[in-house]
Amino acid sequence: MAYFESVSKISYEGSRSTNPYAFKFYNPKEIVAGKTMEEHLKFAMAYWHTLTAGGADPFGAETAVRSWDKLSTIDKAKARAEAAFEFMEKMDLQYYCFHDVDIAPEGASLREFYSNIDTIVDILEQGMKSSGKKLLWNTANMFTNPRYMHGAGSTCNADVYAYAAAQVKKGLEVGKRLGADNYVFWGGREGYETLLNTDMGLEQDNIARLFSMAVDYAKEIGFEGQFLIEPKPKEPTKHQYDFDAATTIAFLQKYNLDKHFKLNLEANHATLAGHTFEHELRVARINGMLGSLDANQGDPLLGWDTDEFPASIYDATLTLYEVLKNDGLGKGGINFDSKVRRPSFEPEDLFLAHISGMDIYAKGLKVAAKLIEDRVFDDFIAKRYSSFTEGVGADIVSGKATLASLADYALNNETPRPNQSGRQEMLRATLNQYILTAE
Ligand code: XLS
Ligand code: NI
Ligand code: NI
Repeated sequence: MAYFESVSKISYEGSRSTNPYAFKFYNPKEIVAGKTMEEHLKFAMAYWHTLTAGGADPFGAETAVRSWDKLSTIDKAKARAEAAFEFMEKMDLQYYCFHDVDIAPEGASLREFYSNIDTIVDILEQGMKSSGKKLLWNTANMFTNPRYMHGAGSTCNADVYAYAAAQVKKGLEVGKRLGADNYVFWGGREGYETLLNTDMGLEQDNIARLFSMAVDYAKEIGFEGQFLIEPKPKEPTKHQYDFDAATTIAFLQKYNLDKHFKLNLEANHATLAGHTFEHELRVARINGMLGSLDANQGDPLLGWDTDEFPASIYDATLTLYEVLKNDGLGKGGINFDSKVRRPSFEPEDLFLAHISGMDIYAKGLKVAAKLIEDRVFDDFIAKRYSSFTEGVGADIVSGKATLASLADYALNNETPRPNQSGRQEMLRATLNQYILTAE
């Protein structure tokens, strides 16, 4: 059965195409920096935004019109699972991601939830076998159900903690069965509202315990996916523990978990934290922790996770710049954790939105590759720090220098004066030039 009858397979037509249902820049087999675009850009569909969510917001009901609307509970879940493959096929997406509750209804008990998950995973497994589509990652939703109002790993209630553990255990089994490349932990409600009722030390220790249990269980069952943590500074709680990349890396190091995890970084979470996305990617990259991306963008005028499809060529360029400099994302990929706006309620909008996101990342990839090939920033930066390649600078870098040796040097040296411009304006103009002219 066709769930998206009005749309046929999207293909590349080039930058002059006026067909809205065509890629203008994403040309999967085109070679960029030695690899095909498709290899660079492991795009994934977010099951929750694309298939499960209906556009409800705090002020209004769902608006989305979908072909499975008339079905209920498990039948609706089955229809969505089938629709997933039609969507990915038509959209030329090779990967997808989901939370447990996106794919299957929770039912009345944990046992029932497990069995609903199994029913849907049968369909997903079958669909993956016949289509070749892959699971980039799955995760457990431990934030929507009211039982998680105080958190999951950070809850004050041990029974709730155990329930969360049961969801993670099942998630890893599902990940193994479907051959997931990664397993994600996004903090959900792991954070707090007020210190007046919070034992922060215990909460963080318990979160780390849950992560360690997951690492152990993955080993036990032979799950080979990469573990990822997705930082976010706020929303739903006021203070999310995994605030940003730097905070999350420090957390993982404290609990000796850094060898087992990398980061899944989301653009909108970066800006909520007061960072650019490229800042977060750079922090992860220089620490060897860059794992995967949640591609989206926030609205500069709104202070929450609006999860819009990425549409900025600047952001896309600087994002792909970090990805290329990282030599790719390994097991990770680029998940469109993005949703259409509430008034974009027609199924066609899902396609148009993904086309725009995939195209901007494809173009960003090409610009970034050219910037790297021409060593535009590399040469400037190398020159800017060149004083560390010889003399006293080389002694500092090699660890030979001491406070005494440097003081001695400074005493006998002329007082240093600023003698180099940072040339930011020029560099931005060059970036513009590359964006505007890259073929
Ligand atoms: C919410 C997060 C969430 C994670 C997966 O803000 O982005 O969607 O990606 O749990
Ligand atoms: Ni996300
Ligand atoms: Ni988010």
